[in-house]
Amino acid sequence: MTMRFDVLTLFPEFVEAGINLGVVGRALERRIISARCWNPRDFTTDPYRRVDERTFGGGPGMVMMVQPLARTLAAAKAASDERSWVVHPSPRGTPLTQARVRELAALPRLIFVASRYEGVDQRFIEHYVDEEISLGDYVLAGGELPTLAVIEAVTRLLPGVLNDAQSAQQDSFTESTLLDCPHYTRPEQLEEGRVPSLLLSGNHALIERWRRARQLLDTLQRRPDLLEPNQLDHADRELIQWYEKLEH
Ligand code: 4F9
Repeated sequence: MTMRFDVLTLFPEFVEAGINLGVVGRALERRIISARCWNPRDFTTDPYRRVDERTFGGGPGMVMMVQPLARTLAAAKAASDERSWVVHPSPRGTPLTQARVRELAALPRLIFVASRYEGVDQRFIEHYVDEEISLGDYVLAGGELPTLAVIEAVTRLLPGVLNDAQSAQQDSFTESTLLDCPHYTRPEQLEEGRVPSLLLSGNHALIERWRRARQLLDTLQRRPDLLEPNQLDHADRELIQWYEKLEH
């Protein structure tokens, strides 16, 4: 079954440019996904084609109005019988996780509402949006980039998109909550440094130990928030000690 993405955006060229390249572009060609942009400006009824207005209560910036968005959403929904789930990227949303990406990838159809200006009239969100998603605690100029990010994260999990060598199985966050280990490729020796000799040993048990130790150590140092309070067991601690001796 083809997974369908619809994107409500004032910058369809922006979203289309991102969708037609790379892994997502290939998934489109293979008909594993389909995508369509809808511009709320095309669903206005006034001669100025207004999609935004000043904010009630005063303050800087403009707010996207309910009616053009509601009409655009109705048109998008009517374009397919498939059940849809409406996503609005926003710094006010729930932080996205790989676990949630996997759940989204199981849905038949996602409709994204990408906002510009200061945001969207809250009544639209409460009436029409199923899920607000945040990609992190920072503010962008609009929801187009986060929309493309979610589409890419979802698409690469769909069957037939990645080949075995690119397999999504080994990524950070797929199996465990540990960060992925660092990777090296040819040549072995460079001015910028040499490849850790253990990785050249051909000893797979040893290489696995090295990788697991680096995952543990890097997660501990960079993202301690990912570890449960007593997650590291005795074997994990020994592995870290083994690695630290190795590096001395
Ligand atoms: C959305 C920022 C999701 C981070 C949308 C301005 C956004 C965002 N995560 N910033 N519009």
